[in-house]
Amino acid sequence: MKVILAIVQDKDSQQLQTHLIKGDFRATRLPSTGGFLKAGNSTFIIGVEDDKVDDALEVIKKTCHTRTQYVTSTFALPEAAGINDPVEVEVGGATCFILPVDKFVRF
Ligand code: 2BA
Repeated sequence: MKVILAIVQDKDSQQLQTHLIKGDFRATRLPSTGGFLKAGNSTFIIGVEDDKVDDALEVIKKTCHTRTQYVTSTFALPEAAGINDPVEVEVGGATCFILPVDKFVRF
């Protein structure tokens, strides 16, 4: 068994939750905050059997989109103070970590 930690944009999280349920995947959705943009995102904890990992990743890939955001250059690079040009940052679709599970129990 594996656990997938998937960090996705808030805009995609409702749809991802729906698609995971439709695909018969069990998941927990946690509110989270990106360290760089300091904006809200969602982290999904998805426990899956080894042979279903690729299917779950496919659902995530299809549902979560890449978006461009603009932040002030000072925000991205403090040393750029005084320069007000916005900096383009591409966010998502999803950042996924796939971890082995030693043991899984439900009581
Ligand atoms: P944030 O940390 O808010 O990052 C949002 C986007 O800003 C990132 O998109 C990336 O394009 C950019 N970015 C992040 N750190 C940067 C830096 N030091 N310099 C320049 N640009 C930077 P994504 O890579 O798609 O990441 C989306 C969210 O996924 C992140 O939000 C964070 O919450 C999470 N994440 C990404 N990589 C991670 C990692 N290695 N460990 C833990 N969480 C991660």
